[in-house]
Amino acid sequence: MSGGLYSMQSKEFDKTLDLEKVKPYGDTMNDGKVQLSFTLPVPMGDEAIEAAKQLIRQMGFENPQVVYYKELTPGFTFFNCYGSTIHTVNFSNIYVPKVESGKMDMHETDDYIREQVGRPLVIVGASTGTDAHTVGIDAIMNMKGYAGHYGLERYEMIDAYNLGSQVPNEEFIAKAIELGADALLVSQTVTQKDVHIKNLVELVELMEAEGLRDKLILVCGGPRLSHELAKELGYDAGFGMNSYADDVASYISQEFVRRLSVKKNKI
Ligand code: B12
Repeated sequence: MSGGLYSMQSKEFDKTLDLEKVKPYGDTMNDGKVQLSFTLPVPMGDEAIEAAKQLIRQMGFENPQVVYYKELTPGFTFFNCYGSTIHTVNFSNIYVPKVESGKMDMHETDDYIREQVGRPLVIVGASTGTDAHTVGIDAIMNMKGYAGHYGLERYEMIDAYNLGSQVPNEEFIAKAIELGADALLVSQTVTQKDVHIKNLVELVELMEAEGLRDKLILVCGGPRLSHELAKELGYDAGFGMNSYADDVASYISQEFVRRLSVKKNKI
């Protein structure tokens, strides 16, 4: 039967998509539903639940609901909650700075380097500072690659050196000089207390002190990094979640060739 209760009800739901006033989509357009999780440093109980709801209202959510809670340890309660945000965002106005380079696959990048540079590019990468996470830099560099994208070690025209994790910035720079690096890749995963910012900035400062900063292409990456943040910190480019070896290889090869042509034009 067409036109039953379901279709009568569904006609009442808002279906309007206004890109100047975008709200989260939960069950229906513009319902504003958001899931939040957080911990309050208070004992589990009715007062804790009420405190969580009041906090959610103050954050700009209507109809706060605590759907799960658990004592983590005495005096600390973890919550999963829902709420409907009263806020909207103008999507049509948004501008996000991005790495500006055409994307090439591994073979295209190899051909490009062969034709435009005539020798392999030396790329040295590491997870630096105290950061012990290796999976991100391995995804970019390891021969077998990640998610169907071959890593830099597989490229014929890239000499890739993966130094692993917890590499101090001084050691990273010393190795870059020893290997004659054209580009450096820094991976940062831990962002607690902004440890990544301090570490990334320290590397730039050390490179400047050594007179190396302008001689190398400096790239950072990690799940909570963006191109915009990377530029702010003094890097040439930054790559975040869902970036792969082909993204960074395309960028480095094109940037290298661009710099070569600037040098040639100066002569
Ligand atoms: C595996 C893991 C570990 C393993 C790491 C093993 C290893 N050999 O790497 C171990 C158990 C050692 C570990 C330890 C810790 N971990 Co841990 N870990 C994870 C976990 C579960 C997965 C990370 C991962 O491998 N992702 C897969 C890779 C492929 O993704 P990716 O790193 O984002 O990389 C991609 C992009 O970001 C990008 N990319 C990354 N790097 C680079 C670099 C360049 C140049 C480019 C171009 C691109 C690029 O390309 C990749 C492919 O797309 C995450 C949680 C999660 N689910 O993400 C927590 C997580 C990262 N860990 C976390 C924490 C807190 C820790 C510890 C501090 C815990 C502790 N208190 O001891 C320690 C770290 C100690 C230290 N000194 O660093 C937090 C970080 C929170 C934060 N924002 O700071 C997370 C998010 C867990 C959490 N929710 O709390 N961890």
